[in-house]
Amino acid sequence: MSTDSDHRSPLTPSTYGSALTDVRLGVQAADVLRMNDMGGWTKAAPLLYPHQWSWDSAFVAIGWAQVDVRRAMTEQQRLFEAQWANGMVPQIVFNPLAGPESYFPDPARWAVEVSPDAPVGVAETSGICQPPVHAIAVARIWEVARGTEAEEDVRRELRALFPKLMAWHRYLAEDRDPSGSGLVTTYHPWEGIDNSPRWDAVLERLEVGDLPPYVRRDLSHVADAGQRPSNLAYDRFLWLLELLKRHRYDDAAIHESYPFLVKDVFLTSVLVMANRALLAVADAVGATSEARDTVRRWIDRGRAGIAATVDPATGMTYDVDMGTGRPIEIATFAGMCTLLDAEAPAAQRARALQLFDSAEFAGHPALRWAMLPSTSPTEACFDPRNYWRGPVWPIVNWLYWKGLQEGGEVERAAQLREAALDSLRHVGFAEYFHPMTGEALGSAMQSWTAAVALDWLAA
Ligand code: 9WN
Repeated sequence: MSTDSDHRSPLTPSTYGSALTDVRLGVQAADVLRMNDMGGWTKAAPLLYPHQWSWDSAFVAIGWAQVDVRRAMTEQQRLFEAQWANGMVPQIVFNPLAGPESYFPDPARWAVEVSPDAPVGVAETSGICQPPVHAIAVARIWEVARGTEAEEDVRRELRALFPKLMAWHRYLAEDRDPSGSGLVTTYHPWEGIDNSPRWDAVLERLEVGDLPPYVRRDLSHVADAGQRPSNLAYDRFLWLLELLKRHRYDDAAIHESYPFLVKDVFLTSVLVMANRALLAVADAVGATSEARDTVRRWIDRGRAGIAATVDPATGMTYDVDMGTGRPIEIATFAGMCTLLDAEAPAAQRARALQLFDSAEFAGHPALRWAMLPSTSPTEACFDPRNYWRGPVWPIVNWLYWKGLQEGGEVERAAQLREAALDSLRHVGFAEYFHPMTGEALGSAMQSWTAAVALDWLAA
Protein backbone atom coordinates (compact mmCIF):
# COMPACT_ATOMS: atom_id res chain seq x y z
CA MET A 1 0.00 0.00 0.00
CA SER A 2 1.39 3.35 -0.90
CA THR A 3 1.26 6.29 1.50
CA ASP A 4 1.80 9.99 1.08
CA SER A 5 5.32 9.74 2.39
CA ASP A 6 6.21 7.26 -0.37
CA HIS A 7 5.72 10.02 -2.91
CA ARG A 8 7.74 12.63 -1.02
CA SER A 9 11.24 13.10 -2.29
CA PRO A 10 13.77 12.19 0.40
CA LEU A 11 15.87 15.12 -0.77
CA THR A 12 13.59 18.12 -0.46
CA PRO A 13 15.69 21.30 -0.26
CA SER A 14 15.28 21.51 3.51
CA THR A 15 16.23 17.91 4.31
CA TYR A 16 19.09 18.12 1.84
CA GLY A 17 20.27 21.31 3.56
CA SER A 18 20.19 19.84 7.04
CA ALA A 19 21.85 16.63 5.84
CA LEU A 20 24.67 18.73 4.44
CA THR A 21 24.97 20.65 7.68
CA ASP A 22 25.25 17.37 9.54
CA VAL A 23 27.89 16.07 7.17
CA ARG A 24 29.86 19.24 7.86
CA LEU A 25 29.35 18.88 11.62
CA GLY A 26 30.60 15.29 11.47
CA VAL A 27 33.66 16.22 9.43
CA GLN A 28 34.51 19.04 11.82
CA ALA A 29 34.02 16.81 14.87
CA ALA A 30 36.32 14.15 13.44
CA ASP A 31 38.86 16.91 12.70
CA VAL A 32 38.81 17.96 16.36
CA LEU A 33 39.64 14.39 17.42
CA ARG A 34 42.40 14.15 14.81
CA MET A 35 43.83 17.49 15.87
CA ASN A 36 43.94 16.46 19.54
CA ASP A 37 45.21 12.96 18.69
CA MET A 38 48.61 12.27 20.23
CA GLY A 39 48.97 8.87 18.54
CA GLY A 40 47.06 6.30 20.61
CA TRP A 41 45.59 8.75 23.07
CA THR A 42 43.77 12.06 22.77
CA LYS A 43 44.30 15.38 24.59
CA ALA A 44 41.10 16.52 26.30
CA ALA A 45 41.55 19.96 24.67
CA PRO A 46 44.33 21.60 22.62
CA LEU A 47 45.68 24.02 25.27
CA LEU A 48 43.69 24.00 28.50
CA TYR A 49 43.90 20.21 28.95
CA PRO A 50 47.06 18.84 27.29
CA HIS A 51 46.91 15.38 28.94
CA GLN A 52 44.69 12.28 28.85
CA TRP A 53 41.76 12.66 31.23
CA SER A 54 39.95 9.53 32.33
CA TRP A 55 36.28 10.14 31.61
CA ASP A 56 37.14 12.41 28.67
CA SER A 57 39.02 9.52 27.08
CA ALA A 58 35.96 7.25 27.44
CA PHE A 59 33.76 9.76 25.61
CA VAL A 60 36.55 10.31 23.10
CA ALA A 61 36.62 6.56 22.40
CA ILE A 62 32.87 6.71 21.73
CA GLY A 63 33.63 9.41 19.14
CA TRP A 64 36.59 7.55 17.63
CA ALA A 65 34.33 4.51 17.19
CA GLN A 66 32.55 6.41 14.42
CA VAL A 67 35.82 7.29 12.70
CA ASP A 68 38.07 4.27 13.30
CA VAL A 69 36.88 1.55 15.64
CA ARG A 70 40.37 0.13 16.24
CA ARG A 71 41.64 3.57 17.23
CA ALA A 72 38.74 3.76 19.69
CA MET A 73 39.93 0.57 21.43
CA THR A 74 43.49 1.87 21.55
CA GLU A 75 42.28 4.99 23.39
CA GLN A 76 40.95 2.83 26.23
CA GLN A 77 43.90 0.41 26.23
CA ARG A 78 46.31 3.30 26.65
CA LEU A 79 44.33 4.73 29.54
CA PHE A 80 44.17 1.38 31.33
CA GLU A 81 47.94 0.94 31.03
CA ALA A 82 48.08 3.56 33.80
CA GLN A 83 45.55 1.74 36.02
CA TRP A 84 46.62 1.55 39.66
CA ALA A 85 47.25 -1.79 41.39
CA ASN A 86 44.07 -1.31 43.46
CA GLY A 87 42.05 -0.99 40.23
CA MET A 88 41.67 2.79 40.23
CA VAL A 89 41.78 4.43 36.80
CA PRO A 90 43.43 7.80 37.43
CA GLN A 91 41.79 11.13 36.61
CA ILE A 92 44.83 12.25 34.57
CA VAL A 93 47.51 10.33 32.72
CA PHE A 94 50.16 12.98 32.10
CA ASN A 95 51.58 13.63 28.67
CA PRO A 96 55.34 13.03 29.03
CA LEU A 97 55.99 15.56 26.25
CA ALA A 98 54.12 18.45 27.89
CA GLY A 99 56.30 20.50 30.21
CA PRO A 100 55.42 21.23 33.86
CA GLU A 101 54.13 24.68 32.83
CA SER A 102 51.46 23.17 30.61
CA TYR A 103 48.97 22.34 33.38
CA PHE A 104 48.68 22.64 37.12
CA PRO A 105 48.71 20.59 39.31
CA ASP A 106 51.53 18.64 37.70
CA PRO A 107 52.91 15.18 38.59
CA ALA A 108 55.32 16.66 41.14
CA ARG A 109 52.45 18.19 43.10
CA TRP A 110 50.49 14.91 43.12
CA ALA A 111 53.57 12.85 44.07
CA VAL A 112 51.59 9.62 43.73
CA GLU A 113 54.72 7.56 44.34
CA VAL A 114 53.82 7.82 48.06
CA SER A 115 51.18 5.15 47.30
CA PRO A 116 52.21 1.51 46.82
CA ASP A 117 49.31 1.24 44.33
CA ALA A 118 50.51 3.88 41.86
CA PRO A 119 51.89 2.51 38.58
CA VAL A 120 55.66 2.43 38.40
CA GLY A 121 57.59 3.19 35.24
CA VAL A 122 54.50 3.26 33.01
CA ALA A 123 53.10 6.76 33.18
CA GLU A 124 52.76 9.65 35.58
CA THR A 125 49.25 10.09 36.93
CA SER A 126 47.19 12.09 39.38
CA GLY A 127 45.91 10.40 42.56
CA ILE A 128 42.12 10.54 42.24
CA CYS A 129 39.60 9.23 39.68
CA GLN A 130 36.56 10.26 37.61
CA PRO A 131 33.18 8.75 36.64
CA PRO A 132 33.51 5.27 35.09
CA VAL A 133 32.20 5.88 31.58
CA HIS A 134 34.74 3.36 30.18
CA ALA A 135 32.59 0.21 30.08
CA ILE A 136 29.85 2.28 28.43
CA ALA A 137 32.40 3.33 25.80
CA VAL A 138 33.70 -0.16 25.31
CA ALA A 139 30.18 -1.58 24.90
CA ARG A 140 29.51 1.10 22.28
CA ILE A 141 32.75 0.23 20.47
CA TRP A 142 31.64 -3.41 20.42
CA GLU A 143 28.23 -2.44 18.97
CA VAL A 144 29.95 -0.52 16.19
CA ALA A 145 32.54 -3.24 15.49
CA ARG A 146 30.04 -6.10 15.28
CA GLY A 147 29.51 -7.39 11.78
CA THR A 148 32.52 -5.45 10.44
CA GLU A 149 35.92 -6.84 9.51
CA ALA A 150 37.24 -5.44 12.82
CA GLU A 151 34.92 -7.63 14.92
CA GLU A 152 37.38 -10.37 15.90
CA ASP A 153 40.26 -7.94 16.57
CA VAL A 154 38.03 -5.90 18.83
CA ARG A 155 36.74 -9.02 20.60
CA ARG A 156 40.35 -10.08 21.30
CA GLU A 157 41.13 -6.69 22.77
CA LEU A 158 37.94 -6.75 24.81
CA ARG A 159 39.07 -10.03 26.37
CA ALA A 160 42.22 -8.33 27.58
CA LEU A 161 40.36 -5.27 28.84
CA PHE A 162 37.52 -7.08 30.60
CA PRO A 163 39.43 -8.04 33.79
CA LYS A 164 40.76 -4.48 34.03
CA LEU A 165 37.23 -3.09 33.82
CA MET A 166 36.18 -5.57 36.53
CA ALA A 167 39.04 -4.40 38.75
CA TRP A 168 38.07 -0.76 38.16
CA HIS A 169 34.42 -1.33 39.05
CA ARG A 170 35.42 -3.42 42.06
CA TYR A 171 37.56 -0.53 43.31
CA LEU A 172 34.58 1.85 43.10
CA ALA A 173 32.02 -0.59 44.50
CA GLU A 174 34.18 -1.69 47.42
CA ASP A 175 37.12 0.55 48.27
CA ARG A 176 34.99 3.64 47.62
CA ASP A 177 32.09 2.20 49.61
CA PRO A 178 33.55 0.33 52.58
CA SER A 179 30.23 0.33 54.45
CA GLY A 180 28.39 -1.31 51.53
CA SER A 181 25.84 1.52 51.29
CA GLY A 182 25.60 1.14 47.52
CA LEU A 183 26.82 4.73 47.09
CA VAL A 184 30.29 5.58 45.86
CA THR A 185 32.29 8.12 47.87
CA THR A 186 33.89 11.01 46.05
CA TYR A 187 37.02 12.60 47.54
CA HIS A 188 37.57 15.69 45.48
CA PRO A 189 35.72 18.15 43.21
CA TRP A 190 38.29 17.24 40.53
CA GLU A 191 36.71 13.79 40.41
CA GLY A 192 34.54 15.24 37.64
CA ILE A 193 32.25 18.11 38.52
CA ASP A 194 34.83 20.61 39.77
CA ASN A 195 33.09 23.71 41.09
CA SER A 196 29.53 22.40 41.28
CA PRO A 197 27.52 24.00 44.09
CA ARG A 198 26.97 20.41 45.26
CA TRP A 199 30.33 20.74 47.04
CA ASP A 200 30.01 24.28 48.42
CA ALA A 201 28.96 23.49 51.98
CA VAL A 202 31.60 20.80 52.40
CA LEU A 203 34.32 23.07 51.02
CA GLU A 204 33.22 25.98 53.20
CA ARG A 205 33.87 23.91 56.33
CA LEU A 206 37.42 23.25 55.20
CA GLU A 207 40.26 24.99 57.00
CA VAL A 208 43.01 25.47 54.48
CA GLY A 209 46.38 24.88 56.17
CA ASP A 210 49.89 25.65 55.05
CA LEU A 211 49.56 25.44 51.29
CA PRO A 212 52.74 25.26 49.18
CA PRO A 213 52.73 28.16 46.68
CA TYR A 214 51.38 27.56 43.18
CA VAL A 215 50.56 29.28 39.89
CA ARG A 216 47.27 28.60 38.14
CA ARG A 217 47.77 27.71 34.48
CA ASP A 218 44.12 27.41 33.48
CA LEU A 219 43.24 31.11 33.38
CA SER A 220 45.52 31.88 30.44
CA HIS A 221 43.46 29.58 28.21
CA VAL A 222 39.93 30.96 28.72
CA ALA A 223 38.44 34.30 27.68
CA ASP A 224 37.78 35.42 31.27
CA ALA A 225 38.25 34.13 34.79
CA GLY A 226 34.49 34.23 35.39
CA GLN A 227 34.17 30.99 33.41
CA ARG A 228 36.45 29.06 35.79
CA PRO A 229 36.54 28.22 39.52
CA SER A 230 37.59 31.03 41.88
CA ASN A 231 41.03 31.31 43.52
CA LEU A 232 39.46 30.41 46.84
CA ALA A 233 38.07 27.22 45.31
CA TYR A 234 41.54 26.41 43.92
CA ASP A 235 43.12 26.86 47.37
CA ARG A 236 40.61 24.41 48.78
CA PHE A 237 41.10 21.92 45.92
CA LEU A 238 44.85 22.04 46.49
CA TRP A 239 44.56 21.71 50.22
CA LEU A 240 42.52 18.53 49.70
CA LEU A 241 45.28 17.28 47.41
CA GLU A 242 47.82 17.83 50.22
CA LEU A 243 45.64 15.84 52.62
CA LEU A 244 45.17 12.96 50.16
CA LYS A 245 48.94 12.84 49.71
CA ARG A 246 49.42 12.73 53.50
CA HIS A 247 47.08 9.73 53.51
CA ARG A 248 49.23 8.15 50.79
CA TYR A 249 46.07 7.92 48.68
CA ASP A 250 44.99 5.01 50.87
CA ASP A 251 41.21 4.56 50.68
CA ALA A 252 40.80 3.05 54.15
CA ALA A 253 42.80 5.88 55.76
CA ILE A 254 40.89 8.48 53.72
CA HIS A 255 37.54 7.09 54.81
CA GLU A 256 38.83 7.15 58.39
CA SER A 257 39.68 10.85 58.60
CA TYR A 258 39.42 13.28 55.74
CA PRO A 259 37.19 16.35 55.38
CA PHE A 260 35.73 15.81 51.89
CA LEU A 261 33.71 12.60 51.81
CA VAL A 262 30.53 12.75 49.77
CA LYS A 263 28.27 9.88 48.76
CA ASP A 264 27.94 10.90 45.15
CA VAL A 265 24.68 10.08 43.34
CA PHE A 266 26.02 10.92 39.88
CA LEU A 267 29.19 8.83 40.25
CA THR A 268 27.09 5.96 41.59
CA SER A 269 24.55 6.18 38.76
CA VAL A 270 27.25 6.23 36.11
CA LEU A 271 28.64 3.10 37.78
CA VAL A 272 25.22 1.41 37.56
CA MET A 273 24.98 2.35 33.88
CA ALA A 274 28.55 1.16 33.33
CA ASN A 275 27.87 -2.14 35.09
CA ARG A 276 24.90 -2.73 32.80
CA ALA A 277 27.22 -2.07 29.86
CA LEU A 278 29.79 -4.42 31.38
CA LEU A 279 27.25 -7.25 31.21
CA ALA A 280 27.06 -6.71 27.45
CA VAL A 281 30.86 -6.84 27.27
CA ALA A 282 30.74 -10.01 29.40
CA ASP A 283 28.60 -11.61 26.68
CA ALA A 284 31.05 -10.60 23.97
CA VAL A 285 34.03 -12.13 25.77
CA GLY A 286 32.23 -15.17 27.23
CA ALA A 287 32.88 -14.14 30.84
CA THR A 288 32.28 -16.58 33.70
CA SER A 289 28.92 -16.70 35.45
CA GLU A 290 30.76 -15.72 38.62
CA ALA A 291 31.89 -12.45 37.04
CA ARG A 292 28.38 -11.74 35.79
CA ASP A 293 26.90 -12.43 39.24
CA THR A 294 29.37 -10.01 40.79
CA VAL A 295 28.39 -7.29 38.31
CA ARG A 296 24.68 -7.93 38.95
CA ARG A 297 25.31 -7.61 42.69
CA TRP A 298 27.00 -4.26 42.16
CA ILE A 299 24.05 -3.11 40.04
CA ASP A 300 21.48 -4.11 42.67
CA ARG A 301 23.46 -2.44 45.44
CA GLY A 302 23.93 0.77 43.45
CA ARG A 303 20.26 0.89 42.49
CA ALA A 304 19.16 0.47 46.11
CA GLY A 305 21.67 3.11 47.20
CA ILE A 306 20.31 5.60 44.67
CA ALA A 307 16.68 4.89 45.57
CA ALA A 308 17.51 5.71 49.20
CA THR A 309 18.75 9.19 48.21
CA VAL A 310 15.48 10.30 46.58
CA ASP A 311 14.10 13.28 48.49
CA PRO A 312 10.39 12.63 49.10
CA ALA A 313 9.48 16.31 48.82
CA THR A 314 11.21 17.19 45.53
CA GLY A 315 11.83 13.76 43.98
CA MET A 316 15.47 14.69 43.49
CA THR A 317 18.42 12.39 44.14
CA TYR A 318 20.70 14.22 46.56
CA ASP A 319 24.33 13.47 47.48
CA VAL A 320 25.02 12.76 51.12
CA ASP A 321 27.65 14.75 53.01
CA MET A 322 29.38 12.13 55.17
CA GLY A 323 30.65 14.86 57.46
CA THR A 324 27.14 15.69 58.63
CA GLY A 325 25.21 12.64 57.44
CA ARG A 326 22.80 15.09 55.74
CA PRO A 327 21.65 15.26 52.10
CA ILE A 328 23.06 18.09 49.99
CA GLU A 329 19.90 19.81 48.84
CA ILE A 330 20.98 21.65 45.70
CA ALA A 331 19.13 21.42 42.40
CA THR A 332 21.70 20.29 39.85
CA PHE A 333 21.76 17.86 36.92
CA ALA A 334 22.61 15.12 39.45
CA GLY A 335 19.10 15.31 40.87
CA MET A 336 17.64 13.13 38.11
CA CYS A 337 20.21 10.34 38.25
CA THR A 338 17.50 7.70 38.30
CA LEU A 339 17.20 8.30 34.55
CA LEU A 340 20.69 6.88 34.03
CA ASP A 341 19.50 3.47 35.19
CA ALA A 342 17.18 1.97 32.57
CA GLU A 343 16.00 -0.69 35.00
CA ALA A 344 15.14 1.58 37.91
CA PRO A 345 11.47 1.23 38.93
CA ALA A 346 9.18 2.87 36.34
CA ALA A 347 7.49 5.20 38.83
CA GLN A 348 10.88 6.54 39.97
CA ARG A 349 11.95 7.13 36.38
CA ALA A 350 8.67 8.85 35.52
CA ARG A 351 9.12 11.24 38.42
CA ALA A 352 12.71 11.97 37.43
CA LEU A 353 11.65 12.65 33.84
CA GLN A 354 8.96 15.03 35.02
CA LEU A 355 11.61 16.90 36.96
CA PHE A 356 13.97 16.85 33.98
CA ASP A 357 11.32 18.54 31.82
CA SER A 358 10.12 20.92 34.52
CA ALA A 359 10.79 24.67 34.62
CA GLU A 360 13.54 23.89 37.13
CA PHE A 361 15.63 22.18 34.47
CA ALA A 362 15.32 21.51 30.71
CA GLY A 363 11.83 23.05 30.63
CA HIS A 364 12.94 26.44 31.96
CA PRO A 365 11.32 29.01 29.63
CA ALA A 366 14.48 31.09 29.15
CA LEU A 367 16.65 28.24 27.87
CA ARG A 368 17.81 28.46 24.28
CA TRP A 369 17.63 24.67 23.88
CA ALA A 370 15.63 22.22 25.98
CA MET A 371 18.75 20.65 27.47
CA LEU A 372 19.82 19.97 31.01
CA PRO A 373 21.85 22.81 32.58
CA SER A 374 24.53 21.85 35.12
CA THR A 375 22.77 23.79 37.88
CA SER A 376 19.09 24.72 37.94
CA PRO A 377 18.39 28.33 36.84
CA THR A 378 16.07 28.50 39.86
CA GLU A 379 18.97 28.08 42.34
CA ALA A 380 20.27 31.27 43.99
CA CYS A 381 23.84 30.24 43.13
CA PHE A 382 23.01 29.72 39.42
CA ASP A 383 25.69 31.36 37.28
CA PRO A 384 25.12 30.77 33.54
CA ARG A 385 28.75 31.40 32.47
CA ASN A 386 30.63 29.72 35.28
CA TYR A 387 31.72 26.15 34.62
CA TRP A 388 29.54 23.67 36.57
CA ARG A 389 27.38 26.35 38.18
CA GLY A 390 24.92 26.80 35.30
CA PRO A 391 26.25 26.17 31.78
CA VAL A 392 25.11 23.25 29.66
CA TRP A 393 27.66 20.44 29.25
CA PRO A 394 26.95 18.35 26.12
CA ILE A 395 28.51 15.19 27.60
CA VAL A 396 26.14 15.27 30.57
CA ASN A 397 23.22 15.54 28.18
CA TRP A 398 24.63 12.63 26.20
CA LEU A 399 24.52 10.44 29.33
CA TYR A 400 20.91 11.44 30.02
CA TRP A 401 20.03 10.86 26.36
CA LYS A 402 21.50 7.38 26.64
CA GLY A 403 19.63 6.70 29.88
CA LEU A 404 16.36 7.81 28.28
CA GLN A 405 16.94 5.69 25.22
CA GLU A 406 17.91 2.58 27.17
CA GLY A 407 14.91 3.07 29.43
CA GLY A 408 12.52 3.09 26.44
CA GLU A 409 11.69 6.84 26.54
CA VAL A 410 12.65 6.84 22.89
CA GLU A 411 10.71 9.88 21.78
CA ARG A 412 12.03 12.04 24.59
CA ALA A 413 15.54 10.81 23.83
CA ALA A 414 15.10 11.77 20.16
CA GLN A 415 13.99 15.29 21.13
CA LEU A 416 17.00 15.69 23.37
CA ARG A 417 19.30 14.50 20.60
CA GLU A 418 17.75 16.99 18.17
CA ALA A 419 18.15 19.86 20.63
CA ALA A 420 21.73 18.84 21.34
CA LEU A 421 22.67 18.59 17.67
CA ASP A 422 21.11 21.95 17.01
CA SER A 423 23.09 23.46 19.88
CA LEU A 424 26.30 21.96 18.51
CA ARG A 425 25.60 23.33 15.02
CA HIS A 426 25.39 26.81 16.55
CA VAL A 427 27.89 26.65 19.40
CA GLY A 428 30.53 24.33 17.94
CA PHE A 429 32.63 22.03 20.11
CA ALA A 430 32.93 24.23 23.17
CA GLU A 431 33.60 22.65 26.54
CA TYR A 432 30.30 24.10 27.86
CA PHE A 433 27.89 26.88 26.90
CA HIS A 434 25.54 29.52 28.29
CA PRO A 435 22.11 27.87 28.62
CA MET A 436 20.17 31.00 27.65
CA THR A 437 22.32 32.63 24.96
CA GLY A 438 24.31 29.69 23.61
CA GLU A 439 27.59 31.60 24.14
CA ALA A 440 30.50 29.15 23.78
CA LEU A 441 32.44 28.91 27.06
CA GLY A 442 35.59 27.24 28.42
CA SER A 443 37.89 25.58 25.95
CA ALA A 444 37.19 25.49 22.23
CA MET A 445 37.71 22.26 20.30
CA GLN A 446 37.05 20.14 23.37
CA SER A 447 37.52 16.50 22.39
CA TRP A 448 34.61 14.98 24.30
CA THR A 449 32.13 17.50 22.88
CA ALA A 450 33.22 16.55 19.35
CA ALA A 451 32.99 12.88 20.33
CA VAL A 452 29.37 13.01 21.50
CA ALA A 453 28.50 14.98 18.36
CA LEU A 454 29.81 12.07 16.29
CA ASP A 455 27.81 9.55 18.28
CA TRP A 456 24.62 11.62 18.12
CA LEU A 457 25.05 11.99 14.36
CA ALA A 458 25.38 8.23 14.02
CA ALA A 459 22.43 7.43 16.27
C1 9WN B 1 40.33 19.10 36.38
C2 9WN B 1 39.07 17.68 31.26
C3 9WN B 1 38.47 17.95 32.62
C4 9WN B 1 37.14 17.21 32.84
C5 9WN B 1 36.43 17.68 34.12
C6 9WN B 1 36.28 19.19 34.05
C7 9WN B 1 37.66 19.84 33.90
C8 9WN B 1 39.83 19.84 35.14
C9 9WN B 1 40.15 21.31 35.27
O1 9WN B 1 38.28 19.36 32.73
O2 9WN B 1 38.41 19.58 35.07
O3 9WN B 1 40.13 17.72 36.20
O4 9WN B 1 41.34 21.65 35.23
O5 9WN B 1 39.23 22.12 35.40
O6 9WN B 1 35.62 19.67 35.18
O7 9WN B 1 35.18 17.06 34.25
O8 9WN B 1 37.37 15.84 32.91
O9 9WN B 1 38.15 18.00 30.27
